[in-house]
Amino acid sequence: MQNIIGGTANVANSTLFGNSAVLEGGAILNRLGQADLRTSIVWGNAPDQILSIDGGETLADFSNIEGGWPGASNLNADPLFVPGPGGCFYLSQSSSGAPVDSPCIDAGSDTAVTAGLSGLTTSQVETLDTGVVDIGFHYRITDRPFTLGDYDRDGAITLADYSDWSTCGTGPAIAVPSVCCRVFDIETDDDVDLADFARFSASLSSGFGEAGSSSGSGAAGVDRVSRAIRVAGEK
Ligand SMILES: [Ca+2]
Ligand SMILES: [Ca+2]
Ligand SMILES: [Ca+2]
Ligand SMILES: [Ca+2]
Repeated sequence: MQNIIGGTANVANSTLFGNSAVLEGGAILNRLGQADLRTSIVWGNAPDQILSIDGGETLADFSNIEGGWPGASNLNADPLFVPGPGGCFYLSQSSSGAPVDSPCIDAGSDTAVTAGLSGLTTSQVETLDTGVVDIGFHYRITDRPFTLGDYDRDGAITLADYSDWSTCGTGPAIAVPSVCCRVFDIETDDDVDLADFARFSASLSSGFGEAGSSSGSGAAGVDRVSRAIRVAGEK
């Protein structure tokens, strides 16, 4: 995002991840312009996150910015993205069956209702955002099933998902090469290795996650994800 020669960009409840610039200002470049960030995530951009030059300025509050940024209630903590039915940038939530909560949960500046986001979700099992609004992008409810290992999110673990192992399966104790590859970290230990593959292939051969199966949200969704982990681990 470039704000040059005046003007102000207002950014709220957005996630700016994985962008790049040739020199500086990987996510945001302000040159004689201004960006106002609120309840947003700026993470994983290269070679840096934000550059303000020639009188440009970035104001931020209630946001999670890699490397930190001045402003009220800003965070500098791994957002702990997890994949879900609509994309790769849901937030880890213990209420969804994940081991830990993202620091972005309930860290915004307002309630979810006031922010107009109470009908959307940051949860991989599509629980609606309640209480204080979560920081970052909110997904629409898809009511589609999601399971670990289902890279293409068609509701089934098939050979089509297997074809993506070549880019995601980098081995033990090596960081997951992309946020989307976390869908293959079936052991949820921050790598994609043969242990994950064993569980993936067991799900593949057992036919778990049949396309077109019924789906839901809330508690049923929690069951779906925990069942995915359990079934994958049974063999
Ligand atoms: Ca919330
Ligand atoms: Ca699939
Ligand atoms: Ca491992
Ligand atoms: Ca793993």
